[in-house]
Amino acid sequence: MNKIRLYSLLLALAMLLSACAAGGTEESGESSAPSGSEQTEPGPSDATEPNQPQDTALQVMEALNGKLTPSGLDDKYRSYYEIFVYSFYDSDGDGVGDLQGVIEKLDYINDGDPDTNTDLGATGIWLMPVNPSPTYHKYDVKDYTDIDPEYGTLDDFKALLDACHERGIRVIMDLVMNHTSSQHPWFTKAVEYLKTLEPGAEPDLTACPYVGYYNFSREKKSATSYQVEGTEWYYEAPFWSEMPDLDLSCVAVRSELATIAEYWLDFGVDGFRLDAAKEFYSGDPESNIAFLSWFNGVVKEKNPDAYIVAEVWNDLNTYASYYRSGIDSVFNFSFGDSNGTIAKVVKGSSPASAYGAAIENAQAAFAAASDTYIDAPFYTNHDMGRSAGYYPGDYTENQVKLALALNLTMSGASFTYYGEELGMKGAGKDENKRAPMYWSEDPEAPGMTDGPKDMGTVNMIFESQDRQAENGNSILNFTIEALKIRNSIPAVSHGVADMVESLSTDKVCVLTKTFDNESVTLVYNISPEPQTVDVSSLDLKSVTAALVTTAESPTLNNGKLTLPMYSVAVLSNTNI
Ligand SMILES: [Ca+2]
Ligand SMILES: [Ca+2]
Ligand SMILES: [Ca+2]
Repeated sequence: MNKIRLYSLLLALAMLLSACAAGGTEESGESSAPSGSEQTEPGPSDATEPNQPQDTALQVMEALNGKLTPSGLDDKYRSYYEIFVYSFYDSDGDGVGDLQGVIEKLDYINDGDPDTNTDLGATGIWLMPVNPSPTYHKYDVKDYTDIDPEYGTLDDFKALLDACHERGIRVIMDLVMNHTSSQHPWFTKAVEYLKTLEPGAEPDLTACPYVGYYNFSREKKSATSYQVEGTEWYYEAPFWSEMPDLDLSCVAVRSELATIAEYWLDFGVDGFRLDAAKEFYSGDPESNIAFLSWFNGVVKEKNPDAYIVAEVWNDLNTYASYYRSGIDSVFNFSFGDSNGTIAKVVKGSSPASAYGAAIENAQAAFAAASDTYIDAPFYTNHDMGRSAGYYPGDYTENQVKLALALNLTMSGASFTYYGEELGMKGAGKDENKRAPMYWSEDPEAPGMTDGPKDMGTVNMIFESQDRQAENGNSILNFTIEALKIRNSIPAVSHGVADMVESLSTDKVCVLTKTFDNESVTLVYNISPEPQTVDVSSLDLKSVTAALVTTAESPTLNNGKLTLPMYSVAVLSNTNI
C-alpha cells in the first residue's frame, strides 16, 4: 500500500470514529441496502454530498463533477490525445501497433456516450506519422499518399476516420514537410540523375525536376551537408543524413505539398500537425511564417473547418509570432517538459502564481500576433521524458496528477501524450519515450506491442491501464475527471484568463476565466498541505467541480475556500 492510500484510509477511519463519537448512525449508501432489497430510497446521508468522507478521490470528484454534462460545443477547442500507433495497440499479433488497434481502443479514448465515465473523453486524436517510412518513428516519409504497411491500409485508415467521426472525435495527422526519407522517389530519382552528370555540368530541371526539390550544391555548406556518393554534389539534411531537406521555395515542391494536403482532406482527415516548422527555413522565422501562411490558405480553401497546429520548438515570443501566419495553433512549448512552467510550479521551484503569470503572458503574446489564435497547451510529447520522472520524492503521484490538471485546465486545444494518463515512465533515448502503451502488466496480454527495437528497459512505477480503471485513486481516473471538466465548462476550455493577484501566492494560484459572458474561478493548491483562501471578495456561490489527489473534498464556507493538498477547485458565481 502506498502512502497516499494509507493516508486516505487513516483519514476515513478518523472521520468514521468522530462520526460515531458524535452519535452519528450514518451508513454508506452502498452498504445500507442489502442485495435484493425492495428499498431503493437513498438514505439521508447520500454519499454524493460534498464534504462527506469518501473512500477514494474518484468518489469525491464524482460527487462534484457528476452533474457536469458535455458543453456541446463542436469547434476547434478540442481535447486531443496524441497516439504513436507503433506502440499503442496491436490488432494482429505481430508486436507492432496498427490502425485497426486504434479502432479497437476507441472505446477507451471516447466511447461516444456522455453518460459513461470509463473513457477518457478525448475529442480529437493526433496521429504521429502513418505514411510509409523506413524507420520505426516514421518521421521520414517515402510516400505521402499511402499508409505504412506495418500500420495497415488506406481502407483501415478510412475505417478509423469514420469510426472517430461517429463518436465526435476529429483526427489530425502528422505532416512532415521539412524533409523526406532518402528513399522517397523524389530523392532517389534526383540522386540517380546527378550520378549521370559529367563533372561541372549543370543539372537540367526539365530532364529531372526532382533535383530542384532539395538543396543540392557543389559545396559542403555545413556540418549537416552530405555528399551524394560518386558525385561532386552535396545535399542538406539537418536532422539526419537519411532525411534530406526539401527546398520549400521550389514551386514544384509547394505544388506537391498542396496536392498531398488536399488528398488527405478529401480522404476525411480533419487537419494537420506540422512537424519541425522551425526548420522549414532554419534560422529564418519570417520565411517560415510566410510558408505557413501559404499552406494555411491551401488547407482552408479546401476546408475552412480544418485545424492546423505547428511544432515550433522555440522560446515563447518566437513561436507566438508564428500566429501571424493565420494557422490555428502553435504548440505552447514553454509550459511543457521537465523544465517548463507546469513542472517548475508543481515541483515548487517556481511559485504557484508563476503559472497564472505565464498564462497571462502567453495570452498577451498570442493576442498581439493574431485575434483568432487558439492556444495549444501540452505538457509532454514524444520528444520529451515522461512526467512520472519529473518528481522524485514523497508526492510523485499527486504531482503527476496536478500537472495534468494544470495542462488540461488551460484554454485552447489541449494535447495529452498517450500513456501520460497512466503516469507511464520513459526517458533518455527517444525510443524509451515511445514505449508500449501499458494496457497490462502482462506483456503477452491482447494488444500489447513490443515497442521500438532499440528501446531500453522502462520500469513502470504506476499500475497498468486495466488496474487503474478499477482504482478510484488512479491517475487515469483523475485524468478522466480533468477532461470531463474541460469538455463540460466552456469557460475552462475557451476562457480568457485573469489571475487574481491578491490571492495568488507561492502555494496557491487563483484564476478567473471568462467565455461568452460566463465566468468561473479556478483555484489551484500546488502544495502538499491543505490551503485556505479567502475568496469572499469574488462573490462565489459554490464549488462547481474539483480535481483532488486524495479522498478529501474542497469546502467553501463563509467565503473561505479550503483545498486539500495538490487539488483544484472550480467555483461558480451562480448557485447550481
Ligand atoms: Ca500489428
Ligand atoms: Ca463516455
Ligand atoms: Ca528545412
